[in-house]
Amino acid sequence: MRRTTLLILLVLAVALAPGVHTAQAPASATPLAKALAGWQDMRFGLFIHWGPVSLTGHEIGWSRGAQTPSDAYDALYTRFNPVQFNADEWARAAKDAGMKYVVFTAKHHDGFCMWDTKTTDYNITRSPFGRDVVRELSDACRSHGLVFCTYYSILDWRHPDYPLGSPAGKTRKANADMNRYAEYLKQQVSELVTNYGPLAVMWFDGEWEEPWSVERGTDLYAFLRRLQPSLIINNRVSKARAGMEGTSAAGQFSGDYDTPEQRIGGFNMGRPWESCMTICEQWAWKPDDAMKPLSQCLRTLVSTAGGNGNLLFNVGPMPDGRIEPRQVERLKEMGAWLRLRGESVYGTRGGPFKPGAWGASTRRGTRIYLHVFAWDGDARTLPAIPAKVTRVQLLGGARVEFTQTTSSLTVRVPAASRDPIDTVIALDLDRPAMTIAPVEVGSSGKAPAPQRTR
Ligand code: FHN
Repeated sequence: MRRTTLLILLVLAVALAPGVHTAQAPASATPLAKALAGWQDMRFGLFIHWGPVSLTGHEIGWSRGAQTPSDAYDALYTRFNPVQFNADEWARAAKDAGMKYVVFTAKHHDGFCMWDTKTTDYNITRSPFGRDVVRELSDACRSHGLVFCTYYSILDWRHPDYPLGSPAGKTRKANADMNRYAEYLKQQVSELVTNYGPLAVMWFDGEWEEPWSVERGTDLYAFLRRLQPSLIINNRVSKARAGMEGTSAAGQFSGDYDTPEQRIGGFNMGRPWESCMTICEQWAWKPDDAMKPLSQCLRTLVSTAGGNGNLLFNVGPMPDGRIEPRQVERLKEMGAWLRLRGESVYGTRGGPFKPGAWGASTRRGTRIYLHVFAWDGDARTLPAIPAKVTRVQLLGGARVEFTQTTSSLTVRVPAASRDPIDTVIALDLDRPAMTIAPVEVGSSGKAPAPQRTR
Protein backbone atom coordinates (compact mmCIF):
# COMPACT_ATOMS: atom_id res chain seq x y z
CA MET A 1 0.00 0.00 0.00
CA ARG A 2 1.43 3.40 -1.00
CA ARG A 3 2.81 5.34 1.95
CA THR A 4 0.57 8.30 1.12
CA THR A 5 -2.54 6.13 1.20
CA LEU A 6 -1.31 4.58 4.44
CA LEU A 7 -0.88 7.96 6.07
CA ILE A 8 -4.26 9.25 4.91
CA LEU A 9 -5.88 6.11 6.27
CA LEU A 10 -3.95 6.55 9.54
CA VAL A 11 -4.91 10.22 9.86
CA LEU A 12 -8.55 9.44 9.11
CA ALA A 13 -8.46 6.47 11.51
CA VAL A 14 -7.31 8.81 14.28
CA ALA A 15 -9.84 11.44 13.23
CA LEU A 16 -12.60 8.81 13.11
CA ALA A 17 -11.67 7.39 16.50
CA PRO A 18 -14.60 7.13 18.91
CA GLY A 19 -15.98 10.57 19.69
CA VAL A 20 -14.29 12.02 16.67
CA HIS A 21 -16.49 12.79 13.68
CA THR A 22 -14.58 14.01 10.68
CA ALA A 23 -15.61 16.85 8.41
CA GLN A 24 -13.96 14.88 5.61
CA ALA A 25 -12.50 16.59 2.58
CA PRO A 26 -14.29 15.64 -0.66
CA ALA A 27 -13.11 12.39 -2.25
CA SER A 28 -11.62 14.40 -5.11
CA ALA A 29 -9.36 16.38 -2.77
CA THR A 30 -5.56 16.10 -2.98
CA PRO A 31 -3.64 13.94 -0.47
CA LEU A 32 -2.61 17.14 1.30
CA ALA A 33 -6.17 18.52 1.49
CA LYS A 34 -7.42 15.22 2.91
CA ALA A 35 -4.56 15.14 5.41
CA LEU A 36 -5.23 18.74 6.47
CA ALA A 37 -8.95 18.07 7.01
CA GLY A 38 -8.11 15.03 9.12
CA TRP A 39 -5.52 17.01 11.07
CA GLN A 40 -8.01 19.80 11.74
CA ASP A 41 -10.48 17.18 13.00
CA MET A 42 -7.93 16.05 15.59
CA ARG A 43 -7.86 19.54 17.21
CA PHE A 44 -5.44 18.60 20.06
CA GLY A 45 -1.80 17.49 20.03
CA LEU A 46 1.16 17.06 22.37
CA PHE A 47 4.30 19.11 21.78
CA ILE A 48 7.47 17.69 23.40
CA HIS A 49 10.68 19.69 23.84
CA TRP A 50 13.46 17.40 25.09
CA GLY A 51 17.20 16.82 24.79
CA PRO A 52 20.42 16.74 26.82
CA VAL A 53 19.71 20.36 27.82
CA SER A 54 17.17 18.95 30.31
CA LEU A 55 20.20 18.14 32.50
CA THR A 56 20.53 21.90 33.13
CA GLY A 57 16.89 22.91 33.65
CA HIS A 58 17.47 25.83 31.26
CA GLU A 59 15.76 26.55 27.91
CA ILE A 60 16.61 24.38 24.95
CA GLY A 61 18.81 26.13 22.38
CA TRP A 62 18.52 29.59 23.92
CA SER A 63 20.61 28.76 27.01
CA ARG A 64 23.58 27.66 24.84
CA GLY A 65 26.24 30.36 25.25
CA ALA A 66 24.00 32.12 27.78
CA GLN A 67 23.23 30.33 31.08
CA THR A 68 25.44 27.44 29.88
CA PRO A 69 28.74 28.10 28.05
CA SER A 70 28.54 26.67 24.52
CA ASP A 71 31.32 24.10 25.04
CA ALA A 72 29.68 22.83 28.22
CA TYR A 73 26.28 22.80 26.50
CA ASP A 74 27.61 20.82 23.54
CA ALA A 75 29.17 18.25 25.90
CA LEU A 76 25.92 17.60 27.80
CA TYR A 77 25.08 14.61 25.58
CA THR A 78 28.17 12.75 26.83
CA ARG A 79 26.44 12.42 30.20
CA PHE A 80 22.82 12.17 29.00
CA ASN A 81 21.37 8.81 30.07
CA PRO A 82 17.58 9.13 30.68
CA VAL A 83 17.18 5.58 31.93
CA GLN A 84 13.52 6.11 32.82
CA PHE A 85 12.55 7.13 29.27
CA ASN A 86 9.60 5.00 28.21
CA ALA A 87 8.00 6.00 24.91
CA ASP A 88 4.87 4.00 25.74
CA GLU A 89 4.37 6.07 28.89
CA TRP A 90 4.68 9.30 26.86
CA ALA A 91 2.23 8.00 24.25
CA ARG A 92 -0.15 6.88 27.01
CA ALA A 93 0.07 10.36 28.60
CA ALA A 94 -0.92 11.94 25.27
CA LYS A 95 -3.72 9.42 24.77
CA ASP A 96 -5.05 9.90 28.31
CA ALA A 97 -5.11 13.66 27.64
CA GLY A 98 -7.38 13.15 24.66
CA MET A 99 -4.62 14.21 22.28
CA LYS A 100 -4.54 12.80 18.76
CA TYR A 101 -1.02 13.66 17.57
CA VAL A 102 2.50 14.18 18.91
CA VAL A 103 5.16 16.66 17.69
CA PHE A 104 8.66 15.87 18.98
CA THR A 105 11.82 18.04 18.79
CA ALA A 106 13.98 15.87 16.56
CA LYS A 107 16.48 18.74 16.33
CA HIS A 108 16.21 22.12 18.06
CA HIS A 109 18.38 25.24 17.67
CA ASP A 110 21.29 23.52 19.46
CA GLY A 111 21.73 21.07 16.58
CA PHE A 112 21.54 17.91 18.70
CA CYS A 113 19.77 15.11 16.83
CA MET A 114 17.41 12.83 18.75
CA TRP A 115 17.44 10.16 16.05
CA ASP A 116 20.03 7.77 14.53
CA THR A 117 21.14 10.12 11.79
CA LYS A 118 23.93 9.30 9.36
CA THR A 119 24.67 13.00 8.85
CA THR A 120 26.43 13.72 12.15
CA ASP A 121 27.80 12.00 15.25
CA TYR A 122 26.15 14.74 17.34
CA ASN A 123 23.17 12.51 17.98
CA ILE A 124 21.43 10.47 20.67
CA THR A 125 22.98 7.14 19.64
CA ARG A 126 26.40 8.56 20.65
CA SER A 127 25.22 9.36 24.17
CA PRO A 128 25.42 6.90 27.11
CA PHE A 129 21.70 6.33 26.45
CA GLY A 130 22.49 5.11 22.96
CA ARG A 131 18.90 4.52 21.82
CA ASP A 132 17.01 6.14 18.93
CA VAL A 133 14.38 8.24 20.70
CA VAL A 134 12.54 9.23 17.50
CA ARG A 135 12.28 5.56 16.53
CA GLU A 136 10.90 4.48 19.91
CA LEU A 137 8.50 7.43 20.17
CA SER A 138 7.19 7.13 16.61
CA ASP A 139 6.59 3.40 17.12
CA ALA A 140 4.86 3.98 20.47
CA CYS A 141 2.63 6.69 19.01
CA ARG A 142 1.48 4.45 16.20
CA SER A 143 0.85 1.54 18.54
CA HIS A 144 -1.36 3.83 20.63
CA GLY A 145 -3.25 5.13 17.59
CA LEU A 146 -1.59 8.55 17.70
CA VAL A 147 -0.24 10.38 14.66
CA PHE A 148 3.50 11.18 14.82
CA CYS A 149 5.10 14.46 13.71
CA THR A 150 8.60 15.93 14.00
CA TYR A 151 9.77 19.41 14.93
CA TYR A 152 12.93 20.51 13.07
CA SER A 153 14.86 23.75 13.61
CA ILE A 154 16.06 25.33 10.37
CA LEU A 155 18.62 27.40 12.28
CA ASP A 156 21.45 25.52 13.96
CA TRP A 157 23.63 27.62 16.22
CA ARG A 158 26.20 24.79 16.62
CA HIS A 159 26.70 23.54 13.03
CA PRO A 160 29.84 25.11 11.50
CA ASP A 161 28.15 25.72 8.14
CA TYR A 162 25.18 27.62 9.58
CA PRO A 163 26.45 31.23 9.62
CA LEU A 164 25.05 32.38 12.98
CA GLY A 165 25.87 31.00 16.42
CA SER A 166 25.13 31.22 20.14
CA PRO A 167 24.03 33.02 22.11
CA ALA A 168 20.76 33.40 20.23
CA GLY A 169 22.23 33.92 16.80
CA LYS A 170 24.22 36.95 17.93
CA THR A 171 27.60 35.66 16.74
CA ARG A 172 28.84 34.91 13.21
CA LYS A 173 30.95 31.88 12.34
CA ALA A 174 34.00 32.09 10.14
CA ASN A 175 34.01 29.83 7.07
CA ALA A 176 30.32 28.95 7.28
CA ASP A 177 28.76 27.67 4.05
CA MET A 178 24.97 28.07 3.92
CA ASN A 179 24.60 26.08 0.71
CA ARG A 180 26.42 23.14 2.31
CA TYR A 181 24.26 23.55 5.42
CA ALA A 182 21.07 23.56 3.32
CA GLU A 183 22.11 20.20 1.82
CA TYR A 184 22.78 18.85 5.33
CA LEU A 185 19.33 20.06 6.37
CA LYS A 186 17.68 18.33 3.41
CA GLN A 187 19.46 15.06 4.18
CA GLN A 188 18.25 15.24 7.78
CA VAL A 189 14.60 16.01 7.03
CA SER A 190 14.71 13.35 4.31
CA GLU A 191 15.85 10.79 6.94
CA LEU A 192 12.98 11.80 9.23
CA VAL A 193 10.32 11.53 6.52
CA THR A 194 11.74 8.39 4.91
CA ASN A 195 12.89 6.36 7.92
CA TYR A 196 10.36 7.42 10.57
CA GLY A 197 7.37 8.29 8.43
CA PRO A 198 4.95 8.67 7.04
CA LEU A 199 4.82 11.76 9.24
CA ALA A 200 1.67 13.80 9.56
CA VAL A 201 3.46 17.12 10.04
CA MET A 202 6.97 18.47 9.56
CA TRP A 203 6.95 21.27 12.14
CA PHE A 204 9.64 23.74 11.08
CA ASP A 205 10.95 26.47 13.37
CA GLY A 206 13.92 28.85 13.43
CA GLU A 207 13.22 30.41 10.05
CA TRP A 208 13.49 34.02 11.17
CA GLU A 209 17.25 34.57 10.90
CA GLU A 210 18.98 36.20 7.92
CA PRO A 211 20.65 33.05 6.46
CA TRP A 212 17.26 31.53 5.60
CA SER A 213 15.25 32.84 2.65
CA VAL A 214 11.91 32.53 0.89
CA GLU A 215 13.72 30.81 -1.96
CA ARG A 216 15.26 28.21 0.33
CA GLY A 217 11.90 27.73 2.09
CA THR A 218 10.00 27.31 -1.16
CA ASP A 219 12.60 24.85 -2.42
CA LEU A 220 12.52 22.85 0.83
CA TYR A 221 8.70 22.71 0.75
CA ALA A 222 8.74 21.40 -2.84
CA PHE A 223 11.44 18.86 -1.92
CA LEU A 224 9.33 17.49 0.91
CA ARG A 225 6.11 17.59 -1.11
CA ARG A 226 7.77 15.24 -3.62
CA LEU A 227 9.01 13.02 -0.82
CA GLN A 228 5.58 12.67 0.84
CA PRO A 229 2.58 14.23 -1.01
CA SER A 230 0.38 14.18 2.08
CA LEU A 231 2.94 15.76 4.45
CA ILE A 232 1.58 18.85 6.23
CA ILE A 233 4.21 21.61 6.55
CA ASN A 234 3.73 24.69 8.74
CA ASN A 235 4.36 28.32 7.75
CA ARG A 236 7.76 28.41 9.47
CA VAL A 237 9.27 26.59 6.45
CA SER A 238 9.52 30.02 4.84
CA LYS A 239 9.65 33.67 5.95
CA ALA A 240 6.03 34.81 5.96
CA ARG A 241 5.33 34.35 9.68
CA ALA A 242 4.52 37.52 11.60
CA GLY A 243 6.40 36.79 14.84
CA MET A 244 4.46 35.22 17.69
CA GLU A 245 1.17 36.12 16.04
CA GLY A 246 2.09 33.24 13.77
CA THR A 247 -0.06 34.48 10.89
CA SER A 248 1.36 34.64 7.37
CA ALA A 249 1.80 37.78 5.30
CA ALA A 250 -0.66 37.77 2.40
CA GLY A 251 0.85 36.98 -0.97
CA GLN A 252 3.95 35.36 0.52
CA PHE A 253 4.64 31.65 0.37
CA SER A 254 3.65 30.30 3.76
CA GLY A 255 3.35 26.54 3.89
CA ASP A 256 0.10 24.84 4.84
CA TYR A 257 -0.95 26.45 8.12
CA ASP A 258 -0.29 29.30 10.53
CA THR A 259 1.39 28.97 13.92
CA PRO A 260 0.42 31.45 16.67
CA GLU A 261 2.68 30.93 19.66
CA GLN A 262 1.82 31.22 23.37
CA ARG A 263 -1.53 32.77 22.40
CA ILE A 264 -4.88 31.75 20.95
CA GLY A 265 -4.93 32.49 17.24
CA GLY A 266 -7.52 34.74 15.60
CA PHE A 267 -10.80 33.33 14.25
CA ASN A 268 -10.14 32.05 10.74
CA MET A 269 -12.36 29.73 8.70
CA GLY A 270 -10.19 30.09 5.60
CA ARG A 271 -6.68 29.03 6.62
CA PRO A 272 -5.82 26.25 9.07
CA TRP A 273 -3.88 27.29 12.15
CA GLU A 274 -2.50 25.78 15.33
CA SER A 275 -1.61 27.56 18.55
CA CYS A 276 1.47 26.13 20.28
CA MET A 277 1.63 26.75 24.03
CA THR A 278 3.51 25.51 27.06
CA ILE A 279 1.72 23.77 29.94
CA CYS A 280 4.27 25.54 32.18
CA GLU A 281 6.38 28.59 31.30
CA GLN A 282 9.48 27.08 29.64
CA TRP A 283 9.49 24.83 26.56
CA ALA A 284 12.18 22.52 27.94
CA TRP A 285 12.03 21.13 31.49
CA LYS A 286 12.55 23.63 34.31
CA PRO A 287 12.45 22.64 38.00
CA ASP A 288 9.40 24.08 39.81
CA ASP A 289 8.15 25.85 36.70
CA ALA A 290 4.71 27.46 37.06
CA MET A 291 2.03 25.18 35.59
CA LYS A 292 -1.25 26.42 34.10
CA PRO A 293 -4.45 25.64 36.05
CA LEU A 294 -6.95 23.20 34.52
CA SER A 295 -9.47 25.97 33.82
CA GLN A 296 -6.93 27.85 31.70
CA CYS A 297 -5.87 24.66 29.91
CA LEU A 298 -9.44 23.69 28.99
CA ARG A 299 -10.62 27.20 28.07
CA THR A 300 -7.53 27.58 25.88
CA LEU A 301 -8.34 24.33 24.06
CA VAL A 302 -12.00 25.24 23.60
CA SER A 303 -11.27 28.83 22.53
CA THR A 304 -8.73 27.54 20.02
CA ALA A 305 -11.24 25.08 18.54
CA GLY A 306 -13.85 27.87 18.61
CA GLY A 307 -11.53 29.97 16.44
CA ASN A 308 -11.22 27.03 14.02
CA GLY A 309 -7.69 26.16 15.20
CA ASN A 310 -5.77 23.28 16.73
CA LEU A 311 -3.95 23.37 20.07
CA LEU A 312 -0.41 21.95 20.32
CA PHE A 313 0.22 21.78 24.07
CA ASN A 314 3.83 21.38 25.25
CA VAL A 315 5.55 19.40 27.98
CA GLY A 316 9.28 19.35 28.68
CA PRO A 317 10.33 15.91 30.03
CA MET A 318 12.90 15.61 32.83
CA PRO A 319 16.54 14.49 32.43
CA ASP A 320 15.63 11.01 33.68
CA GLY A 321 13.19 10.57 30.77
CA ARG A 322 9.92 11.02 32.65
CA ILE A 323 7.30 13.68 32.03
CA GLU A 324 6.74 15.38 35.39
CA PRO A 325 3.93 13.50 37.24
CA ARG A 326 2.09 16.77 37.98
CA GLN A 327 2.05 17.54 34.22
CA VAL A 328 0.85 14.02 33.40
CA GLU A 329 -1.92 14.53 35.98
CA ARG A 330 -2.99 17.84 34.41
CA LEU A 331 -3.14 16.18 31.01
CA LYS A 332 -5.23 13.35 32.49
CA GLU A 333 -7.68 15.93 33.87
CA MET A 334 -8.02 17.41 30.38
CA GLY A 335 -8.61 13.94 28.98
CA ALA A 336 -11.29 13.19 31.59
CA TRP A 337 -13.12 16.36 30.54
CA LEU A 338 -12.80 15.47 26.86
CA ARG A 339 -14.07 11.92 27.38
CA LEU A 340 -17.41 13.43 28.35
CA ARG A 341 -17.45 16.39 25.93
CA GLY A 342 -15.03 15.49 23.14
CA GLU A 343 -17.74 15.54 20.45
CA SER A 344 -17.88 19.32 20.93
CA VAL A 345 -14.18 19.61 19.97
CA TYR A 346 -13.01 16.74 17.75
CA GLY A 347 -14.13 16.87 14.13
CA THR A 348 -15.75 20.28 14.55
CA ARG A 349 -15.05 23.60 12.92
CA GLY A 350 -15.03 26.98 14.62
CA GLY A 351 -17.99 29.29 15.16
CA PRO A 352 -20.45 30.58 14.22
CA PHE A 353 -20.34 32.62 17.45
CA LYS A 354 -16.75 33.90 17.59
CA PRO A 355 -14.76 33.21 20.77
CA GLY A 356 -14.45 35.79 23.52
CA ALA A 357 -14.70 36.30 27.26
CA TRP A 358 -18.22 34.85 27.02
CA GLY A 359 -16.95 31.52 25.76
CA ALA A 360 -16.70 29.90 22.32
CA SER A 361 -18.69 27.84 19.84
CA THR A 362 -17.94 24.92 17.55
CA ARG A 363 -20.10 23.20 14.96
CA ARG A 364 -20.68 20.09 12.91
CA GLY A 365 -23.64 18.87 10.85
CA THR A 366 -26.81 20.61 12.06
CA ARG A 367 -25.43 21.18 15.57
CA ILE A 368 -23.74 24.14 17.24
CA TYR A 369 -21.90 23.52 20.52
CA LEU A 370 -21.91 26.49 22.86
CA HIS A 371 -19.01 26.57 25.34
CA VAL A 372 -20.17 29.08 27.92
CA PHE A 373 -17.63 30.51 30.36
CA ALA A 374 -19.54 33.58 31.55
CA TRP A 375 -23.21 34.05 32.48
CA ASP A 376 -25.57 36.94 33.19
CA GLY A 377 -27.44 35.39 36.08
CA ASP A 378 -28.74 32.12 34.67
CA ALA A 379 -28.78 33.48 31.11
CA ARG A 380 -26.38 33.64 28.21
CA THR A 381 -27.53 35.86 25.36
CA LEU A 382 -26.02 35.61 21.89
CA PRO A 383 -26.64 37.33 18.56
CA ALA A 384 -29.46 36.08 16.37
CA ILE A 385 -28.63 33.47 13.71
CA PRO A 386 -30.45 32.77 10.42
CA ALA A 387 -31.49 29.25 11.41
CA LYS A 388 -34.30 27.85 13.50
CA VAL A 389 -33.12 26.30 16.76
CA THR A 390 -35.12 23.09 17.15
CA ARG A 391 -33.67 21.71 20.41
CA VAL A 392 -31.30 22.84 23.13
CA GLN A 393 -29.75 20.59 25.77
CA LEU A 394 -26.76 20.33 28.01
CA LEU A 395 -24.32 18.03 26.20
CA GLY A 396 -25.27 14.58 27.44
CA GLY A 397 -27.79 16.10 29.82
CA ALA A 398 -31.09 17.84 30.44
CA ARG A 399 -33.04 20.03 28.05
CA VAL A 400 -32.24 23.73 28.29
CA GLU A 401 -34.74 26.59 28.26
CA PHE A 402 -34.13 28.99 25.37
CA THR A 403 -35.66 32.01 23.66
CA GLN A 404 -35.00 32.78 19.99
CA THR A 405 -36.01 36.10 18.44
CA THR A 406 -35.00 38.00 15.34
CA SER A 407 -32.48 39.92 17.41
CA SER A 408 -31.01 37.40 19.82
CA LEU A 409 -30.79 33.88 21.16
CA THR A 410 -30.84 33.32 24.91
CA VAL A 411 -30.21 30.09 26.79
CA ARG A 412 -30.86 29.66 30.50
CA VAL A 413 -29.05 27.17 32.75
CA PRO A 414 -29.39 27.25 36.54
CA ALA A 415 -26.10 27.54 38.43
CA ALA A 416 -26.42 24.02 39.83
CA SER A 417 -26.38 22.61 36.30
CA ARG A 418 -23.46 24.67 35.03
CA ASP A 419 -19.79 23.61 34.73
CA PRO A 420 -17.62 26.27 36.39
CA ILE A 421 -15.00 25.95 33.65
CA ASP A 422 -17.09 25.42 30.51
CA THR A 423 -20.79 24.58 30.23
CA VAL A 424 -21.29 22.79 26.92
CA ILE A 425 -24.72 23.18 25.35
CA ALA A 426 -25.87 21.49 22.12
CA LEU A 427 -28.04 23.63 19.83
CA ASP A 428 -29.78 21.58 17.12
CA LEU A 429 -30.77 23.49 13.98
CA ASP A 430 -33.07 23.15 10.99
CA ARG A 431 -30.09 23.44 8.61
CA PRO A 432 -26.33 22.74 8.41
CA ALA A 433 -24.46 24.84 10.95
CA MET A 434 -21.71 25.61 8.44
CA THR A 435 -24.19 27.70 6.41
CA ILE A 436 -24.27 30.31 9.19
CA ALA A 437 -21.96 33.30 8.78
CA PRO A 438 -19.60 33.84 11.73
CA VAL A 439 -20.75 36.55 14.14
CA GLU A 440 -18.97 38.57 16.83
CA VAL A 441 -20.41 38.41 20.35
CA GLY A 442 -20.53 41.82 21.99
CA SER A 443 -20.20 42.43 25.73
CA SER A 444 -23.99 42.28 26.12
CA GLY A 445 -24.00 39.01 24.23
CA LYS A 446 -25.68 40.58 21.23
CA ALA A 447 -23.82 41.46 18.07
CA PRO A 448 -21.77 44.64 18.68
CA ALA A 449 -23.11 47.82 17.06
CA PRO A 450 -21.74 48.15 13.49
CA GLN A 451 -18.58 50.27 13.35
CA ARG A 452 -19.32 53.78 11.99
CA THR A 453 -17.56 54.05 8.64
CA ARG A 454 -16.24 57.60 8.08
O1 FHN B 1 12.85 29.44 19.71
C1 FHN B 1 11.81 28.48 19.64
C2 FHN B 1 11.41 28.05 21.02
O2 FHN B 1 12.50 27.49 21.70
C3 FHN B 1 10.30 27.02 20.90
O3 FHN B 1 10.78 25.86 20.21
C4 FHN B 1 9.11 27.64 20.16
C5 FHN B 1 8.02 26.61 19.96
O4 FHN B 1 7.16 27.07 18.96
N1 FHN B 1 9.55 28.14 18.85
C6 FHN B 1 10.64 29.07 18.86
C7 FHN B 1 10.22 30.43 19.36
O5 FHN B 1 9.26 30.97 18.46
